[in-house]
Amino acid sequence: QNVSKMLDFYSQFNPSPLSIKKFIDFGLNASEEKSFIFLRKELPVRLANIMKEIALLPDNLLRMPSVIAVNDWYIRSFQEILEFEKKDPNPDILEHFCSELVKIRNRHSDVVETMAQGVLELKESHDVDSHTEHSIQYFLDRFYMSRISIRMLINQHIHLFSALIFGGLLERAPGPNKSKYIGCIDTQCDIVSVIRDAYENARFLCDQYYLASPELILNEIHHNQLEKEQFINIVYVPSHLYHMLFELFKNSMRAVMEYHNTSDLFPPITVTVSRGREDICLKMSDQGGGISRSTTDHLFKYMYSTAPQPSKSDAHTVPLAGYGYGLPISRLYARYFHGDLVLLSCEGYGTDAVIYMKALSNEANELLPIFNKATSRFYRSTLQTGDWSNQATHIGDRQISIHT
Ligand code: W6P
Repeated sequence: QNVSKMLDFYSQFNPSPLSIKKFIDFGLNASEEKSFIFLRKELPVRLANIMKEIALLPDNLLRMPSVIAVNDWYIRSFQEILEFEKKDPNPDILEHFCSELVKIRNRHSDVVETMAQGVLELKESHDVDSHTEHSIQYFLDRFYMSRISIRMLINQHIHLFSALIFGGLLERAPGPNKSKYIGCIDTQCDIVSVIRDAYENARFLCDQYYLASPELILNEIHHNQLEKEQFINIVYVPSHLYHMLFELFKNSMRAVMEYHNTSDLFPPITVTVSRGREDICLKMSDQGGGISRSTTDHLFKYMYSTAPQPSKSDAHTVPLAGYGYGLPISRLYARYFHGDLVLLSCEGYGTDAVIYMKALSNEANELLPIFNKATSRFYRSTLQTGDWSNQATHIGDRQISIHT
């Protein structure tokens, strides 16, 4: 069909990363027409780049029903946006564009779970070798990052220009608390209140399941007197920050509650917030007994998290449920604007998780996967031959194979 021709065409272009600052400038100045013109090219480019990569997945994964379903959603959405390729941006078209974006966003709302299901289907029907596992890890990081970025673009357009969407109405509502939002970006995101919010919601789940929960201690580091009275603000997407913090709190709480299960005193979770010239750092420290280094390495692996599927029917495991895809996805949210999320654990004591965010909105650029020759080479290559001793002790982690 001619979809594949259009895919070839649009995948030749690299996605154009925007910084948070550009998103803001765009939100303040750009007209709906300008946004429309940008998106009708940029969305197909981003979609085509990742769709080309889906096509490179191992055949047996591509044959899984869930993966086929996801791929079909992408094809449909790609075609729907191409409908606007040659249309004049008159008010009717602009409105139709908005409603198509809403439709597309809804269609893709379960992509993460569906892809995870596809990986499960593969594991249940095939032996997955370590090369396949490595490819899947590489792919899912890029695929989910691409999805985060596409949803960001769609959300910004909808929030800014769709009068139909409740967000659009809410944010234009008059009132004393004039919105400091531009789309889903908060220009004065109060980090401390996001931390408290995520803590309270995780604590609610924790209390439900364990009938108790660790306290929160919050430290804000201020380097000079002037700053002292104000909380640390940042220009950021609060929903992304909330997502990461909620995930980390759940993990820390579970660790603390399980580790101290014989006592009724639970050491608090400490969160420290600091602002440097380059980064804003958020460190969450628990005394939940920590995890081994070999486990730490695994916590960001999709295949590992999918592994010991806590029996889905077992309601017992739901409340602070295991390491689903929560950590790898949270790290993608951090990396999306060139931040990071790292874990550092002392086995036998506790774990620190650090979220880094760029302090300057013009440095907070989107980090986007691009499809090119190097990408296809990656999927074809085998793993490097080991050149350190003792790799055999890491079997299942790394595999020694002859590079071809
Ligand atoms: C743990 C394991 C973990 C993962 C992520 C965040 C915090 C923690 N604490 O023991």
